[in-house]
Amino acid sequence: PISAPAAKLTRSQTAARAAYVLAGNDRGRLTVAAPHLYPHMWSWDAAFIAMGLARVSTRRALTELETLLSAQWRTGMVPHIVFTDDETGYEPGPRRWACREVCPDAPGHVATSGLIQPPVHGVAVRRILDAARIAAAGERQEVVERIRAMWPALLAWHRYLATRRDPEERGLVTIYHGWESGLDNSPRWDAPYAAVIPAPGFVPFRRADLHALSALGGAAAQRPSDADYTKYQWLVEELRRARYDDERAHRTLSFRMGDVLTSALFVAANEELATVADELGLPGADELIGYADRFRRGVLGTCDESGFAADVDLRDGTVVRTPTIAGFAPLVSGGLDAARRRALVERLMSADWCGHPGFVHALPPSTSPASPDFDPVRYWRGPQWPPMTWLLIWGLERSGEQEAAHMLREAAIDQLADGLFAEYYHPFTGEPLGARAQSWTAAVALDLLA
Ligand code: 9YW
Repeated sequence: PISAPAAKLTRSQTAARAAYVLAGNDRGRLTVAAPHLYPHMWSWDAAFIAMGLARVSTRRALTELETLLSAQWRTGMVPHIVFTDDETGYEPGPRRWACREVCPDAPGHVATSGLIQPPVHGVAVRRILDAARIAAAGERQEVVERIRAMWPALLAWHRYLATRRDPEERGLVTIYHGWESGLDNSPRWDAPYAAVIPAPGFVPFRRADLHALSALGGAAAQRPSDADYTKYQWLVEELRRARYDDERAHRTLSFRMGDVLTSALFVAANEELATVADELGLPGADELIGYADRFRRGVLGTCDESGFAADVDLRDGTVVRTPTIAGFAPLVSGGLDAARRRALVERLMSADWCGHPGFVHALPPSTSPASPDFDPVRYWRGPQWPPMTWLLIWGLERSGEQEAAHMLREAAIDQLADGLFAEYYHPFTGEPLGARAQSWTAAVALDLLA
C-alpha cells in the first residue's frame, strides 16, 4: 500500500517512488494495471508501462510487450486483457469471455478478453529503441534482436486493425465496445449506447469493480453507473454470441463506432514503427506509411473548422460530435494546416478545457467542464487522466507545439508530485480518484521525469 507523503515530492523523489510502484506491481513477466482494482494485464496500459520501464530497464520493458504479444490471436488481434492465473474475482473474467471455448482464433495457452484497446504499442517500441541508445553495446544489441523477433507480431497487429477493423477503408478504426476505446464511459458513447438494449431476461453479473474500489475508500460515484455497466456486459454477450468473428460482429453488434482517437493513435503508431523498420532494416515500412496516410485522412475527415475531431456511428453514418478529449485527436495524428492546428491548441488551452480558472492543474480534463455531461469525479466524464495528458504532450511535441507541450508537462509533473499515482484526478480539488499505485500513471511519471 502507498500512503500520501506529508508534502509534495521533489522530481527525483517522484521518479524513485514511481519506479517503486512499478516494481511492486511486477509479477515477473507482466505488470498488473493496478494492485487491487485491475489485477491483470491491460493492452494499452502495457504499452505505457513499457515506455516507463524503458527508463529503468529496456530489457524489462521489452518483456512487457513480449508477454502481451504472446497472447495475440491468430487473426493478429492483440487482446485488451491478458488474465493472470490468479483467481481475482475480476469481472468479466475468463469464464465470462469464454474466448478459447467459442473461437478457434483465441490462443489456447492463456486466457484473454475478446476486445482490443488503442494500439499505442508501436510508440513504446520506438521509445525502447531510443532508450537503448545510451545503453551498453550488449544491451542495445539485445534490444535490436528482440524487436526483430517481435516484428512479425507487430505487423500482424497493425494489419488486423487496417483490414478487419476497417473493411471499407474509411480510415477509422471500428470499435465494438466502449471498452475498446479505453475511455469506457465517455459521453462520446452516450448516444450510441442508447441503441444497446440488453435482451429480456439478461441477468447482469456482479460488479467486481465497485467492491474493489470501496475497499480502497472510493465511491460508486467515481465509476460508470449500473445502467451503463449492464450495457457493457450485454455487448460482451453479443460478441461472445458472434464467436468473436469480425465479419459477424460487423453484421450483428448493436454498437459499431469509428473511433477517432484510436484512429489517430494508430496513425502515430504506424509512423513510429515505420521509423523503426527503416532504422533496423525490417520489412513493412511502406505498408505502415500507407496505413498512417489512410487513417490520417480518416481522422481529418471528421474535423470541424477549428480542427476538433468527431466519432462516426458506422451503423448509420451519424457523426457524433461531443466535447470530450478525443476531439483533440488531430494533435496526435498530425495533418492539420498550421492555422487550424493553432486554433485547436488554443481551444485546448482555453477556459473550456485546460485553462479553466477553477482547475488546480491546467491539464486536459476527459470531458470539457463547459459540457452538461461533465462530472468532475466520474471516470471518463471529467477527471484528468495522466496517460491522456502524456499523449497530448507527446502529440504537441510531435506537432511542433513546444510551448503548449512544456506547459502541460510542468503541470503534469506537479500533479504527480503527490506520489500516489492515482488512476485519475478531480480537476477542481486536485484530489486523487480511483485506484492508487496505478501502473500506467507511475510509468508516465517516470517518462516525464527522465
Ligand atoms: C475496467 C486499466 C483499464 C484501462 C482503461 C480504463 C479502465 C477497466 O482501466 O478500464 O474494468 O473498467 O477505462 O482505459 O486500460 O487501467
